[in-house]
Amino acid sequence: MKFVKIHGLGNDYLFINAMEEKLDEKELPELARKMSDRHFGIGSDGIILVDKSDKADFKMRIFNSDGSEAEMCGNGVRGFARYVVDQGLTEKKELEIETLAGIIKPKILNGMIKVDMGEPILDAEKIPTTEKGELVNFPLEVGEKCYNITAVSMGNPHAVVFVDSFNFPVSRIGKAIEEHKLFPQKTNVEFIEVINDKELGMQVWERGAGVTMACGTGACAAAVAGVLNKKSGRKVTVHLIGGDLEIEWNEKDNHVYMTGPAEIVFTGEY
Ligand code: ZDP
Repeated sequence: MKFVKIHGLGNDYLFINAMEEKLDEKELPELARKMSDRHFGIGSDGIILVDKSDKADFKMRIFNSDGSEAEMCGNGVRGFARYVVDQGLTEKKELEIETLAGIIKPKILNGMIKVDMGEPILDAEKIPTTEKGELVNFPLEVGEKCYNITAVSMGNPHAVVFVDSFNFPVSRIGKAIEEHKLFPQKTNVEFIEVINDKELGMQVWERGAGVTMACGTGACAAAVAGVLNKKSGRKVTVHLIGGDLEIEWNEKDNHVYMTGPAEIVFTGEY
């Protein structure tokens, strides 16, 4: 099976052309686990399938490194745009990609890729969580501690936690929030340090993947949470371990826009 490894700020995925490879639907979770393994496999944060769509230019499916399928993927959709252009599957520079979270629209700029990530979902029941209304600065009991979370969906669930520094056990707390009973489909967890009105520092514990170098949907959720909590403005630079993303939560159309890189690392056969 052919694959192309592409990363967005170090959040790396293996792209597979599902229009060419014969893939067995029931084996996809195991395939994702095996190919993503950084010792016994190729190594990645997950796999992304490139398929045809009857309602958009292409269809994208993403599986985390634990084999779970996610509704949406921010860094991944930038890589998707890079892949289809590099593979000669399209001449377009503005694409419509069908995902489980709806139609996502990447636009290839010179070098960077700008993505219309659609509208954030704040209705707690639709995140989904077991609560009603909106969860902004919501106190969550995690073990013997309490963390104030803001719940935002970008098609996939996010719990955003504002912190004063990152010198705490990000993995342990991240995993505990990921698996908290408040989130029936688990959640991604973003820890955010507010640098100023235009800059956020972020570390992420991803649902189904653990600590990653970056998370595009997470950066979008963090920008939305920053506005909701009156900690930052609608246009922010999010500083991730792997680099920076420019995020804007547009006041006019309520859409979140994400701009960042996508790098092809290598192609191979599995
Ligand atoms: O929602 C989830 O399970 C995420 N782990 C999917 C991957 C999100 C991604 N890292 C991103 O950048 O949004 C691709």
